Amino acid sequence: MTDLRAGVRTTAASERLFAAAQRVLPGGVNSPVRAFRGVGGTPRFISRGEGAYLVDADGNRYLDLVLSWGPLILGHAHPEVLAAIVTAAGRGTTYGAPTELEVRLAERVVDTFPSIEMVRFVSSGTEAAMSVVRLARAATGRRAIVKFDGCYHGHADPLLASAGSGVATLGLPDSPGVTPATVADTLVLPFNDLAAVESLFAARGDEIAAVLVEPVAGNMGVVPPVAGFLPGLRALTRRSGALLVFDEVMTGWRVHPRGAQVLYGIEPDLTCLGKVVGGGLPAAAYGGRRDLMEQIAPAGPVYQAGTLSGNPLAMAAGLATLDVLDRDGVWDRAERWAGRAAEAVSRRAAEAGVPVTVQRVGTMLTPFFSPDPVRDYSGARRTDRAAYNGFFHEMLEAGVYLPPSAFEAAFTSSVHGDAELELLETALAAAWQR
Ligand code: KE4
Repeated sequence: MTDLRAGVRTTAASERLFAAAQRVLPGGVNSPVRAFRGVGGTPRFISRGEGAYLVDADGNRYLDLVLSWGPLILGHAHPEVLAAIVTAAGRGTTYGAPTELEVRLAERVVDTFPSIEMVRFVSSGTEAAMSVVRLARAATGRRAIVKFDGCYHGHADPLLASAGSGVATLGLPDSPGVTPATVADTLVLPFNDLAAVESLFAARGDEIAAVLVEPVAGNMGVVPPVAGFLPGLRALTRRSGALLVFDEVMTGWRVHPRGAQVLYGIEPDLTCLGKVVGGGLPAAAYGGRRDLMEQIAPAGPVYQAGTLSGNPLAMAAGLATLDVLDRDGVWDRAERWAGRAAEAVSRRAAEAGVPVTVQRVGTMLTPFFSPDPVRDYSGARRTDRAAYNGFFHEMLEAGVYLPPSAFEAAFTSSVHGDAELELLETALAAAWQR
């Protein structure tokens, strides 16, 4: 039974499950950020999602502003998405053979993103990013990959590199098990620092296979590109024969219905997609120029494969999600709610005298506990994480489930409405005692 006396929320079932989980799962989870290590406390074990809400194993109900880290732009268990999954599942769950569904979703992706002429589905954003690195190196015959500190492109070895000393820019292994050799060709620069990119290209431009960037950073918290940064990357890569790769696993359909590339008017050579494209089931993709994608096996020599790539259930969920999302006003509802939420957080923080800068692009936002805007990862690290962590738990107690890390994006959906905004305002008032 749940003891729902004002503000008292039992977590006995989550604690019991977490103890059991830690005996058989590393850290008790299947993905690190879920373990609440960044914010402390017991992760909530979720028993179901309903629209804009999560319900945990103790029966506590939370307004969900994580939405599985982005995929659920229509909220949990959308009836049309569920119906599509059930229909597909009634015909079997996987064939290891081509289907009409994957062709139709590929056509939708091609129609949505002007830079994408051809696409390959995979099962995770990590697979998409690792595949574009291999393709870029094969297509250019070059080895160096440029990424930006604080940007995350999944856990493939070449991309688990953190910034070396400012000058060297040589990537350093960001995890045990990643060898120096694996990241020797990964060059890491500060995000939003076009001058650093220019000087690297001046020195080593002819070695660079690709620049990989989150066009709006989401994995250090939401950090938009400063004016000129993305156009600068496009010009530098074009001039040097390197490829420009937009990792839109998070920003695709989140910062704009047609991604950051349409929002900012930049045409990358390759794009990674994920999250929304699978409608909440495991699917991701990479795509772009036909002359590049036709180098992927079996059309070309660059090998990449996957047992469950283009899984029919995920394709059905993705198609149903995009069908609903394309209807008039649906995406706008999620974006408008995000704007209202950002305004509420900013207003309440100012009233309480708490220095908070909310950074938002489209339907993804982050409250940075700082009086100043955040432009890069060092700026994000200078924000007050302890203050965020306290805020996280106050909001959780008040029934709002924020990302359990100060360096993540919060997300909204088309089913977050007036009642949810009222709940957010009440929770903010409780968190900041006004
Ligand atoms: P996955 O392998 O987790 O499907 O995607 C990796 C990835 C690639 N590129 C970008 C821009 C991403 O944001 C991600 C994954 N995002 C994190 C959230 N910050 C997923 C959450 C998690 O790791 O559990």
